Amino acid sequence: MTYSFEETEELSLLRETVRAFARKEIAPLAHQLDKEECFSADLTRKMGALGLFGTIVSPEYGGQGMDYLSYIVAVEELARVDASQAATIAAHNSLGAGPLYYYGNETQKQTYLPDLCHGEGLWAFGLTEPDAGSDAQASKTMATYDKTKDEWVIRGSKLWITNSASELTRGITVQAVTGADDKGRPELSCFLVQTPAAGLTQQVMKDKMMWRASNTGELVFEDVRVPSSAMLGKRGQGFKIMMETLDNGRLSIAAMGLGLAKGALDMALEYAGQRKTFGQAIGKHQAIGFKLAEMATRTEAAENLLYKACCLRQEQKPYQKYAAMAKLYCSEVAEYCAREGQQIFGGYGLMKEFPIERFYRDAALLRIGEGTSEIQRMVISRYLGC
Ligand code: COS
Repeated sequence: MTYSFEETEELSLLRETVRAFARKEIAPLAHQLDKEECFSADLTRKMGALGLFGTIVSPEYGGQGMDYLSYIVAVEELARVDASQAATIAAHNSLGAGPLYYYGNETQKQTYLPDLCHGEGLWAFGLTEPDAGSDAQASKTMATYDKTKDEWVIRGSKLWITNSASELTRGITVQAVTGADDKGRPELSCFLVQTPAAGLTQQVMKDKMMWRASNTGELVFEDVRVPSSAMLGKRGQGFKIMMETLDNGRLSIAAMGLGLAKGALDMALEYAGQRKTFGQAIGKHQAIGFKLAEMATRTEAAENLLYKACCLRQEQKPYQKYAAMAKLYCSEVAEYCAREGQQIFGGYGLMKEFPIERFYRDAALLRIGEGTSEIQRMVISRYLGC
C-alpha cells in the first residue's frame, strides 16, 4: 500500500482552497443559517462553482475526476467550519452523483451527470423509510410494472432524505420493492425519479436539532410513473447498489466527523490561549492542556484510519471494513471533541453565539445518520467473522 504521511502539493492546494472558501464564504453565514434553519441555494451554487459537485466523476461527464482522498479532504475542510454545508456536498457526491456514475448506463450518465457536476442541481438517495432505517431491506415502497405503458408506478414514502426537497433538487434514486426473489424475499430495485414529478410530494423536514442549514426531505410517492428506462442497474440489484453506495458514503460521513473534530480543536485551542483564570491562560492549566492533548491524539488517530480507508478504496482494494471503522471512530471522536471543546469554553460554550455550541449539536447526527454506530459495529463484526 502506498499510504504516505506527506500530502502531495496538489492535495495541500485543494485543502487550502476549500479552507479559504469555507472561512470566507461559509463561516460568516453559518450561525444565521443555523438559527433560521435555512438551506442556502446561493451558497450551494457557490460550492458548485468551486468544483465541489461531481468531485469523483470523470471529466467526460463534467466532473472533476478527483481521487477519493481529495474528495474526502474537501468534505473535511467544509465540516471544519460548518457541518450543514459539508452534508450537502457529501450527500450529493457520495449518495447522489455516486450511484448514477457507478451504476448508470451511458444514456443515464450523459443525461443527468453534467448538470449535477456543474452545481446546477442536487440528486438525492431515497433509501430510508418510516419503518425501514437500520433494517434497510424492510422497504415498503412498491414499484409495479405497467406493461401497457412500459412504465413503473411507484407508491410509498421516504424519510430523512438529504437534498431531496430543495429548489436545487433535480431527482432522487429510489429503492422500491419490485416483486419477490427466488427465496421469497422482497426483490429490491432502484429507480431514477426526476423532480418535480406528478404524484410526488417533497416536504422539507423542519425543527431539526442539527445540520439545520442542510435540506432534509420527506417524500410521498402516490403512483409516480417513471419509464422502464429509469431503472438504475438491473431489476433486483437495488439493495446491492444501495449497500455499495453506503460503503462509499461512510467515508464522507467519517470525513465530516474528522473535520468537525478538527474544527472543535481549532476553536478550543484558540480560546485556551486567550482566556485567563488564576493568572494565566487556561491552556496552561494541566486540566485543560490534557483535554487538548486527548482531543489532538484522537483526531490524529481518526485521520489515519480514514485516510487509510480512502487509500485502499483508491487502489481498488477491499476497504469496506475500514470505511465502517472510520465512520464509527470519526463520529465518536467528533462528539468527544465537540463536548470537550464546549467544556473548555465553559458558559460561553452553551451560547449559540459561539460556534462550538453548533458543533456540539451537529456531532450528534454522525453516530445516527448513514448507518448508526451500532450498524457499523455489526458490519465490522461480520468482517471479523462473528
Ligand atoms: N455490498 C454489496 N452487497 C451487500 C452489502 C455491501 N456492503 N451488504 C450486503 N450485501 C448483500 C449481501 O451479500 C446479500 O446478498 P445475497 O442475498 O446475494 O446473499 C444481501 O445484500 C443481503 O445482505 P444481508 O443479509 O447481510 O443484509 P441484512 O439485511 O442483514 O443487512 C446491513 C445488512 C445491516 C449491513 C444493512 O441493512 C445496512 O447497512 N443497514 C443500515 C442502512 C443504513 O445505513 N441506513 C441509513 C441510510 S441514511 S443515507
